[in-house]
Amino acid sequence: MKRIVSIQDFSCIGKCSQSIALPVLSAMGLECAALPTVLLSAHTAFDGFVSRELTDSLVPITDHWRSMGVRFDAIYTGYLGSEEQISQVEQIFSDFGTNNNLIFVDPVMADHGKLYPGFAPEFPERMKELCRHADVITPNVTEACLLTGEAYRQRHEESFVRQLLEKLLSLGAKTAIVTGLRMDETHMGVAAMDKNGKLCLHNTAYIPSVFYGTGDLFASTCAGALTLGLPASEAIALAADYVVKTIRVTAKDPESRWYGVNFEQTLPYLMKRLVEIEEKQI
Ligand code: PXL
Repeated sequence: MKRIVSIQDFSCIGKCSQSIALPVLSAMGLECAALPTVLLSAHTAFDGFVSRELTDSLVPITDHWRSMGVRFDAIYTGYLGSEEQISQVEQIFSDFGTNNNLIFVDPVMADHGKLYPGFAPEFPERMKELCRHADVITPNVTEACLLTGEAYRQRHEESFVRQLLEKLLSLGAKTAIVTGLRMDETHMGVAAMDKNGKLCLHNTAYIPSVFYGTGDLFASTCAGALTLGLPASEAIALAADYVVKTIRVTAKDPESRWYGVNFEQTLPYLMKRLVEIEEKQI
């Protein structure tokens, strides 16, 4: 069984980060270790959230793992609380990275043109350095603009997407994936490019509602799919289709808006898709 470690916050209320990564990766048939970076009473969209950085705990925990000889097939990072935590994660990459494990960085810090509360304007500069060590990075459009110096915009024609991906690759990652693309009125897109410069686009229906945690749901599913050995083109299609299916289900439940997406109800869809992929391979 393959083992992945998910390095991101634990928000007690508001489905995001670890509370999405653990169940999704388990449902995908992966053993998922969790390293929580910050403990929050609720995610940062809730007024008055209480936040405790776990910076002092990360090194002792991973030192113990090293003494146990733990190995990971993939290292997946999401929301990190500070520049110091980025330095600690770089050390984790160096301690646990091998020639053939996957380093997957979701540079969580912003959406809808703005940094999330609590991040200083300098944070994206430091996040750029983390992206350098990654095999795969998955920024949304806002994060991709912050990482590349492009001005944020709400419409994304193909030439802009290509330029964004080329600039992201120049940060040093082997594959760049951008989510949340709006190439026309009715679609939402995801695009990937690797060092060969081949653009791969996957469009899904655009559903005009905003839910928290969809980026984390995409990243967890995509990291899981790549860890299972799917090519990037299939991993982005699976992850994007699962997110859209989940948004459709969540949109019928007005209560869920602040709590995140109802991904629990659509895990059977994800698992069915994985079985279909496996059957095609036999
Ligand atoms: O979904 C991204 C995310 C992750 N972690 C925390 C957040 C957010 C977005 O608001 O607040 C704590």
